[in-house]
Amino acid sequence: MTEIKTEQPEKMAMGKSMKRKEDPRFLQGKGNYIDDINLKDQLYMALVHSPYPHANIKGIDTAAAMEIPGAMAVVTAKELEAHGVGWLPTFHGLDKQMVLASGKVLYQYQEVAACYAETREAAYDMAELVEVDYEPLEVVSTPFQAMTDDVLLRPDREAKTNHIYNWNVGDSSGTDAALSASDHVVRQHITFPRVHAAPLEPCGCVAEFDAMGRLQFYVTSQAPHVYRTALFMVLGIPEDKIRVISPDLGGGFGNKVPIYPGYVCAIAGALVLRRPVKWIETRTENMTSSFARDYHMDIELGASRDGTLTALKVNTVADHGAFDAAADPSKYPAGMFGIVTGSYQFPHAFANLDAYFTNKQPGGVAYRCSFRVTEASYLIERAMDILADDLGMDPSELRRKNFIRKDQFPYQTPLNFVYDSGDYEHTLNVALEKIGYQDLLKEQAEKREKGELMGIGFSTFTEVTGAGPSKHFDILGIKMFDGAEIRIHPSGAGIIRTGTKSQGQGHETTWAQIVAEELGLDPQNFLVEEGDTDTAPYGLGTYASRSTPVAGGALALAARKIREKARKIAAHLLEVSEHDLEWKDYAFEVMGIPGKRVTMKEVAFAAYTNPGDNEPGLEATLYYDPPNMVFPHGTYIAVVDVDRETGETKVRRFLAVDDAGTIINPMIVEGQIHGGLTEGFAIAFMQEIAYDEAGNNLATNFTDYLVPTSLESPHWETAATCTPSPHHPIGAKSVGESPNVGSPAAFVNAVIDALSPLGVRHIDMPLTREKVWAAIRDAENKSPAAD
Ligand code: MCN
Ligand code: CUM
Repeated sequence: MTEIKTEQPEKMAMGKSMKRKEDPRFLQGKGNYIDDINLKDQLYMALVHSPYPHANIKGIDTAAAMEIPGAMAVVTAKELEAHGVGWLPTFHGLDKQMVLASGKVLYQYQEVAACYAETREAAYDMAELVEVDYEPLEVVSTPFQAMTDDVLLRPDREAKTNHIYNWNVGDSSGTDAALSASDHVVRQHITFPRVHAAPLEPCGCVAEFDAMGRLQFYVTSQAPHVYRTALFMVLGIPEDKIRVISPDLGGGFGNKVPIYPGYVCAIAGALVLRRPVKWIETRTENMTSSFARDYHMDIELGASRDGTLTALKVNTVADHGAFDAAADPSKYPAGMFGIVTGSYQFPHAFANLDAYFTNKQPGGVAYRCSFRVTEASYLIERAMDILADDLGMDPSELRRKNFIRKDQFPYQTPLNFVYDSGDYEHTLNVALEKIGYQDLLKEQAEKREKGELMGIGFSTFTEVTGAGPSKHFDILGIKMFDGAEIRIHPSGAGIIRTGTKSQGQGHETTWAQIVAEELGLDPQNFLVEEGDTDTAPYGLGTYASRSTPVAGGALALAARKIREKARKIAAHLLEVSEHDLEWKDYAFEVMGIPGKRVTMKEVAFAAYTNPGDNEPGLEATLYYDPPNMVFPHGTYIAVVDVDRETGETKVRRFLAVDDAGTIINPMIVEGQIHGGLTEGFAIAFMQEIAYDEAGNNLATNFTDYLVPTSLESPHWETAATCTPSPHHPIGAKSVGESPNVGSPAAFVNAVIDALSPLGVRHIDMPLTREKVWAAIRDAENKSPAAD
């Protein structure tokens, strides 16, 4: 594995925190979280939510709420619309979203009114007393119901239908022909249920208009610059009058990408009441404001008798809830779902997707997903296992047979991606060896003899990240490049700023390492600052694992720009021509004269004390527009034991071999993988935002929506292979989302493999004890001989 060497790798790897305890930008408060920020004369805001999933609003009575001591105001859609801020654009640009319910509510817990008060308690008391007169309407609780257009959910839109969009890619007729000519075709309906990111800290904000009328907006945002530009679009305030500051987020996982109604209401309150307004989401608000996934997919996978893949066809129905709040790039309404051909060679492929409105939370919001890659990866990896089972092949051998080979990169897929690099077979081999596959197979055969249910599940996924190349990718028209700024101080210390925003990914450490490696300086002496639009260069933020592929590239190139300037100063110091210098062992050395050298530290000092004829100072700003995406990959293997009597699954082992290209910091990468695997485990076995037929949300808190603790979580084994990205400045790919993208299929494949002697072919997630038990019982009832 290649990894970046820094002068003090041990110190960095031990995670000695370079982070300040208290960020000087937040000195008004006591800490760095949003709820620690308390401004003078601050008011609090609480929201009123609809108990109905679909209802007309006949009237809103605020008199009783205004009787509460400390009550300041109640705002409804009427007031917002009077000021032209009744609706806000969703990042995808295909839809807009009500800030407060206007005329009718479209999902349970939708925001109906905002209450402002002197204290937090008073604000919540007010919210209890706002009386809303609802007239319930017929509910559309599935996209399949929505298709009929019997109930039109969004009369505000020009197109009078619940159908939002159709997206398709590939060769439809060629794929159909290849499927009919195939020896064998797998046909399976597979659902990726609705799940939620559930960061430890919910969202929140503090909005203040200062004495100069400038908006200071403290907010939990993964993309502060996008927020600033979107606020300019919504409120019409020019960007010099808006400062967006994103403090420590307490986790984001995609949940802190969208602009939520609460933010707009807090700003509106601050504007009207001329006092700062704080809003902190409750857990239930966080659970009910957005969701991810909810894809209903039909796959057809064709193969010849020997297991050679011939064609792939996918038809998906997507439930987007009441508003299409996806933050996908504008030309990609279904995100990167086209990665559904995975790590395999398909001569023909076609993917089709139709998205619908339903009476549910705004949908398609990110959750550790790289824009719909999680759904795509789960689908193809699940289907490959079904095919292996049908053909009686070993699932790892079926994969190996169909892998894109190492020498085929750059590889053009039939669904319009050009994969940059990869060595799938090597990664698979490393994983098989490390897990001891042959021994596991032997053990499994013995257990099956005894009627015990042991399963081995694979996922050999390809991920796509690093949006992206500006000719293809934009959010609200803003191209998705990223900026980096580096300033080196006279002592050789420095400050690094990027337009990304860490939520716990450790940019404070890895950004310093990238720059330190390029310049031969001490990473401990770099201050890394993100999240303040007044100081950070423009960037599209941190999601879709784009930070290392895009901002990481910007940082390396900005550092190289500094090195070129430093070379001139070094030439002055050594009294030679800059062409006589080489960069060797982290210093400038006169070619052919070993020992005649100056370090970057010496150059930094000279840049401010003795620059010669050169421009003084040592700093650079650079915007990086990547030529392509990066394509990390991995092989994950789960080993499970299923209890035949109770349906309980025990994940006995889980091995993740990830290839993220050049590794910057192995410990951070391992932490990212552990976290993402734990999320994937939760999705596979316990999490779902379910609704009943009446549209009631059944998972609005952590007793109904389970988050695993260390007690439930399996032990994670990890390893790495390294295929550098050929176009990334340091060869790095990403890792942040890979474990969530790759792992659900490995878990489910393992459980189905365990149940395969009973003839079980597929169970949709989450694989709860009840569901698995029912599948075992049904299978045993069907064929008592299986016992
Ligand atoms: N890294 C590395 N070497 C590589 C690749 C990455 O050392 N070859 C390091 C990076 O420098 C960075 C970290 O690993 O410090 C993750 O990098 P990357 O894969 O570029 O992902 P991002 O920084 O863009 O993070 C986004 C990703 C996403 S989209 C979600 S969702 C997610 C995730 O990261 N949310 C997280 N991981 C999270 N981790 C925490 N603790 N909290 C979240 O909210
Ligand atoms: Cu897709 S969740 Mo992350 O992109 O913030």
